[in-house]
Amino acid sequence: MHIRIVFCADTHLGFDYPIRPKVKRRQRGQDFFENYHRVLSHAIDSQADVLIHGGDLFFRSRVPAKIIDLAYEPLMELADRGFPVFLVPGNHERSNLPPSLFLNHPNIRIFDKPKTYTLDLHGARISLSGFPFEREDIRDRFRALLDATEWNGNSADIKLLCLHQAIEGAQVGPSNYTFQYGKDVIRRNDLPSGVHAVLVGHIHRQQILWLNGRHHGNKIPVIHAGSTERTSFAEKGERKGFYEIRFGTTGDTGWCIEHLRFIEVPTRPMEDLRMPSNLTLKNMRPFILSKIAEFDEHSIVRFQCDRDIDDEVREEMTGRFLRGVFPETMNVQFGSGFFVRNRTQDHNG
Ligand SMILES: [Mn+2]
Repeated sequence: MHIRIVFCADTHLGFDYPIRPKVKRRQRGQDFFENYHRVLSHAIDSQADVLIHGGDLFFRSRVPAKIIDLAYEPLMELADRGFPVFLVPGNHERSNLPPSLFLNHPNIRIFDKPKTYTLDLHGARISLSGFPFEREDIRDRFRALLDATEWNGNSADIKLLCLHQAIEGAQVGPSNYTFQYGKDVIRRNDLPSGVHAVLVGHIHRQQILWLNGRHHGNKIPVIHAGSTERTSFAEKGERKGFYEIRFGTTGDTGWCIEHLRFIEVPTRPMEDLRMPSNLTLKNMRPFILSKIAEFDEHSIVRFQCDRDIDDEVREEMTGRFLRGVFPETMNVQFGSGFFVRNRTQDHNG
């Protein structure tokens, strides 16, 4: 017997998805929805047993009704097929998912407060415990919140803990920033050793940390699904996707994880385009065109510049100029500090 769980997080739906766009340009919003659908399709096509979303379903707390419907409708479809769906409200939802009739479906369960759900599947009882993203001092409050879920109050064959928080040891960003001592970080030693896995959203880089389990030699994965699309250049070069976790009873120790795999989804390349300080108004256009020719046609390009870049060059960098130079298939944005003198709007909005 097997039980397969599909675990994703940080889909950030609604990112760059203007309902009434002012300027015609490629938006990244569709990319985010496509990868979201890829996760859900995989769950259906592979006949997984459970879908868990680790939080930040949406990119922010106030979302247009259209985005809410686009996000919830496919979840409803899954639920209608009999799929158990679990959601952890994340920080971008301000720990509260936007209300919708869709969410009344009996197969959609939300960790709207510390709680434990149980499911009976293929002769096994699974318990899923969790609570919504906790902003205030999770470091000191974690043990109390964990106790409030009553995760240990049952005799389930498989126990899972679902969180949307930073865990000590998790790494992010181009310089591998490591979460350690902050008030917003859960101590590794505070995680329970009596669960089979900890499933974590919030950290956008996919990674697995390992805990020592209750039994000698037994390791517990702390699985970070990561985001399903790159939300910023800090995620440049990161692989994006979701995890599939298969439990089985092949050993003599009851149910355990038999297989754990990261399934990658496509993402668009991110490229930095640095404007040198000796660039003149006359040669900037050919310079940019030569750079563009080196990039994949679906790139997301970020302009960087030297501090002492020519003011004429800086002022020429308007949205209009860029739309005339870049192919429509690319997205363009500016690195912080690009417009020190004239504070033009970010082209990527
Ligand atoms: Mn997030």
